[in-house]
Amino acid sequence: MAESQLQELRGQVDRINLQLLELLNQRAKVVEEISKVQAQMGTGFYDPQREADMLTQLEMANNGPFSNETIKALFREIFRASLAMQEKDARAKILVQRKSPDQATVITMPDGVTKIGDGSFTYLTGSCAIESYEQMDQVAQALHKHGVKLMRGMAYKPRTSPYDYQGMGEEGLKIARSVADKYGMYVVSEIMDKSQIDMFADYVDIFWVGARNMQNSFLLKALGKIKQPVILKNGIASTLEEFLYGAEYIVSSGNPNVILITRGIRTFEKWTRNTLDLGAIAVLKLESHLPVIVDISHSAGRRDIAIPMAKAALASGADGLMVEVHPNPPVAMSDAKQQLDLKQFDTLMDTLKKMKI
Ligand code: PRE
Ligand code: MN
Repeated sequence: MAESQLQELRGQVDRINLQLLELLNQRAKVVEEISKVQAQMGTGFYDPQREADMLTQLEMANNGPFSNETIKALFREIFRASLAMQEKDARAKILVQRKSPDQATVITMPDGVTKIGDGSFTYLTGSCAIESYEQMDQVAQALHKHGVKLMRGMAYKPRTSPYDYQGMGEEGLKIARSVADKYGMYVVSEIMDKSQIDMFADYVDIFWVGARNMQNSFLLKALGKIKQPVILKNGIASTLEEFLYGAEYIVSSGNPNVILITRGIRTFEKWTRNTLDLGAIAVLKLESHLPVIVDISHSAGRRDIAIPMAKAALASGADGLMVEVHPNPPVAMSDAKQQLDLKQFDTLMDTLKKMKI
């Protein structure tokens, strides 16, 4: 008797479960509609005032036997689940967000052979700043010997102090172009402002956006209108989400050829300039299909740990490495403490080439 009563009551619970399931999913569909309206309005999903109002309403309507606390806890779970669904749906619409494990943006340079993000490990090396033809020529020769195709050299230096070296300007870009052409390499150089795009296009193959400009939406949108690849560096105090939104500005404006470069984050540590965040590399690779390059020079701020840092970069799953090289680092106009001399660069390259990942 008791047995059949239990069966009957459990049958009732099963039917109510299905009704609740149906209602929960009906509610989720309405929340999805709310998301669409909120996306049009440009507002965020989380609304604590709305949640508090709903909880008060439920408390007033609650006749038990569940206590108000229990009802509120259950509904808070429903709100969390709804919010998680809204955020997941929103992320899926982001262009730089990885949609499948094998999705990858591969950047092909004009020679059709040099590729970034195709599973190979790319070296983007060269001096911090362009200082003279002789300096760039010496560096380019050293890079060329190791088959490096992407040569960095900055003509504009956004320094912390206005009294520090500010770069050679367009004259510097001319030097970089002629040296790169001599060795069959590509020029990667930092653009400071949207007004420089046309001038840069005459000399530069990959446009570099520095940490200070990572959230300069006007510049990022303008770089979305060009054909050349853009390499974007993480801002000094930006989260990975903000970093990816910076890339999203470029991609959503029409230029899919974006490379991320990370130079770590500012922490309390003083013995390194920044802290190389290996977790960030792994998360960026997981969350985005864009290639990720690791800047071991600005993350360390010192040359004596370049080799272990480069090994870590190679093992991290990143698509490449950025390291600064100078013929005579102690007298370099900028970043004298971190640039490798040509011999140290040779050793670093020989060491990495021996590593099999
Ligand atoms: C909803 C979800 C999250 C918000 O924090 C508040 C409410 C909900 O699940 O009811 C829906 C929603 O996004 C909204 O009403 O604005
Ligand atoms: Mn530098």
